[in-house]
Amino acid sequence: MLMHQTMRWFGPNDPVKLADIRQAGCAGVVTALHHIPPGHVWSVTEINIRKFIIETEGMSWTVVESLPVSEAIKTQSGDYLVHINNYCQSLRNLAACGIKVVTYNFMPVLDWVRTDVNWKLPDGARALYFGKLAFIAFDLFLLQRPNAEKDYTKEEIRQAKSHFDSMREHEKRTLFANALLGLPGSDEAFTPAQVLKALTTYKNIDADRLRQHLFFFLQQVVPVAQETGIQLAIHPDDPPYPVLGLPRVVSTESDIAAIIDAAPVTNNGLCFCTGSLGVRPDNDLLLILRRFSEHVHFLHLRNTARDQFGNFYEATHLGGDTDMYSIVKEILLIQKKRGKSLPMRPDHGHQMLDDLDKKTYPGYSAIGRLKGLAELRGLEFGVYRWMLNQ
Ligand code: DNO
Repeated sequence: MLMHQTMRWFGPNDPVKLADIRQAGCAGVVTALHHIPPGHVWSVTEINIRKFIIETEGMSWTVVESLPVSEAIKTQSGDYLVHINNYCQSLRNLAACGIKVVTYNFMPVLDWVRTDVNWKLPDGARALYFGKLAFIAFDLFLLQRPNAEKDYTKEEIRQAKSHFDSMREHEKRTLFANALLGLPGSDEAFTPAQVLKALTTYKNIDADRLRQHLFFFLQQVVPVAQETGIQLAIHPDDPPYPVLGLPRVVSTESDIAAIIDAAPVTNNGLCFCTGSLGVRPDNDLLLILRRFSEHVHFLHLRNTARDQFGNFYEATHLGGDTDMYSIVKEILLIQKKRGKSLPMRPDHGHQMLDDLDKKTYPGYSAIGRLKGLAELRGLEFGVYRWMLNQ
């Protein structure tokens, strides 16, 4: 049994077309109703419209990424109880339309964080990059977050300052925009004041409290997932550690264990993202995959390469720090044991060839992901055939 191959599609405005995804060899599409604000219900009609568009192109909508958790739910403020009810209703509606895997994350304010989304690789392709000093410079000198110095060593601050002083004005502007691309509504230009205001909503929320909010959310939504046969898949933090003074609680093996313990049924599951978890050298990915194998409902397969200074970039799908061979082999064993094929998607491809001149979502140009998928597909096929002959 081979993995169910999918690609992410950002909807009708995505410069990558559904026809491209089909030509990449995918049977499934991963998408979301991005136009519906977090906290609101996804109606059966809206879901069916999107489903129909995908099916007309000869594929099916197999995974939702993401059904977003509102900031009100994460901070337990305002209308959060209404938002949780609405979340449950969206789950029921998705299930009624036959869509059974739902990805979400619980990262405060920002989703993913990078400092450069056009990092030039030696072969001329572009990758996403996280530069530690650039990020510290952003935090201290562009955002000017109060008390940010507490989070860094003296030496880091000194080096970040000299890095910042060597930057030109346009580089500073690009860094500011890049660091905030993971904010919802990132098409707008944010001011430091707006970002600082969003950060203050977490001033009384530490990791323990955020975890309690997540557990409360799970206690309400997991029973609905059970009733309707939905597999919930929480996405790990990216990068997997606190940023800008915000707590992050889905970064390590013990974080995941605590999440599963909070509602210990398989519907309470994980999106196993090798790229996010792989940024921490203390995360043993194979161990995590084995330990939570019954709870893994979706796979993001990508590879990052880190250095000793805390920088990392998106490597090729089979290169980088994660040994993709042993991960894919383990996935095949899990699928055999569970008697089902798991949905996977290649993630964050390089921007390359004809895509270099196009404006696409960072990490989501077509050709780089197509290359990643082809490599993963070849690896999987080889391991599968080899296993059959054992
Ligand atoms: C980045 C993605 C994340 C992911 C969300 C899931 O490329 O992997 O934005 O979709 O965190 O909720």
